[in-house]
Amino acid sequence: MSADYFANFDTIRFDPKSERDLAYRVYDKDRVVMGKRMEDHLRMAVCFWHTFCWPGSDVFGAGTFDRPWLQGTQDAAAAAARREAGLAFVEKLDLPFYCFHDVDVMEAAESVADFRANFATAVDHLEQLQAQTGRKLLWGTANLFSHPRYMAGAATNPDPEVFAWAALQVRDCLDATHRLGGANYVLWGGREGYDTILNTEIGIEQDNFGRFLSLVVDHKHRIGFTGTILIEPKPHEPTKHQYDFDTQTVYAFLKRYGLEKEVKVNIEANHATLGGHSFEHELAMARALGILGSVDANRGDYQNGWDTDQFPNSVEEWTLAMLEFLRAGGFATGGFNFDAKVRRQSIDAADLFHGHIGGVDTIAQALLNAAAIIEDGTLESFRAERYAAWQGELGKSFHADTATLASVAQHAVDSNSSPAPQSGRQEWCENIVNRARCSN
Ligand code: XLS
Ligand code: CA
Ligand code: CA
Repeated sequence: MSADYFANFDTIRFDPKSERDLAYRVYDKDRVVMGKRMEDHLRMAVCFWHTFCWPGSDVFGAGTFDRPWLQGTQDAAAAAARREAGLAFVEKLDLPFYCFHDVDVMEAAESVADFRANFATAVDHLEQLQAQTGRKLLWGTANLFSHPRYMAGAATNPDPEVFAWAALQVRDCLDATHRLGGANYVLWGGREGYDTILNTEIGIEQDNFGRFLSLVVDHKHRIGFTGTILIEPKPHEPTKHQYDFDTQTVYAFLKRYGLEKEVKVNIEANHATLGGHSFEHELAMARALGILGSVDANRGDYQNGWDTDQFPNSVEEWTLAMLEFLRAGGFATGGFNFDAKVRRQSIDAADLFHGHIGGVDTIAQALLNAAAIIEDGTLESFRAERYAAWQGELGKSFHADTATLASVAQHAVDSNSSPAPQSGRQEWCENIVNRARCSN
């Protein structure tokens, strides 16, 4: 089967003066920004689950989308159609990468043998489609949250038989990601958490979660996968208390199980805000801890407290995020994955293009703004100056092995004066950011 689902659409190109909606106004993949091509900075990806599997249903109503690749049941032909449509769409957008869950790309199966056979067929097909379209895999992941067997968690399930099923899916999906040349492997702890403490032993669940992750890292080395293992933090939903709450919590977990040099984070913008953080806070924290891996590009809604997974459209917010991204040195193996879905009323195929084009241009403009701020240097110099005394004799002496709380306190006693407060100049900093936005 090789239906051209997007025959009515031309490949999306950079055309800033275009009369047409279906063009990039800012994203010029070959434009060099701070010494790197835009495409290589941003490494953008389309996700399978929202864009090719979700039918537009919500808790109150059925699917609204009339997409040809969604027709029929969960049979082999429908799964093949999703794979064809998915890779064709990424090619039409002229973006380099895609991401999938195992169950997104295969037909459903209950038995172990059928599950493995169906997934193997899907991976063979994806390998062919990658070769035909020149698209690459940013990351693969196993869905350990949709099937009823995972209702009480996967690695944190009270039943070790479920732990084994999770191991089976992750082993097979990590092997597949390796075979497809994937750049990363993601673990999102979809139901690794709990709803009520009345039936939950947190200590046992944490140890099992740590054990599972250690086994995954060990397997990565056994098969020679050189991509990065990523954990995707999320504070709640589907469970009330998700264990991978945010970047700082994930780091503490990694440290506890000795995995902080092996695993990085996949930060999602919408999960950051659900956790009561800003998106840039999560990026800054990952930068400080040295675990920035990849990003799921989307946004929430400020009036809704749930995971709406909308396409990014605020250049203003993304400029703050891209500052942290550039300060961190950008991606090594990661990328910006559009873990975003068009709204339920956006039923035309063209809406899929509008959503992605808007997201791509938002991130590209934010990259330009952030690069301009960094290259200008005023904000960077101010920040560096604010902390400069820590590089001086006094700051260094406080970190010396010989320093004690008493010796540091003695410095204050000897100086016999109160340090003069310095302005943090927040409004001036904000003005610098806003001016950079205007000048591009
Ligand atoms: C759900 C997550 C999920 C992960 C991949 O909220 O964002 O889609 O990215 O399992
Ligand atoms: Ca995500
Ligand atoms: Ca989300």
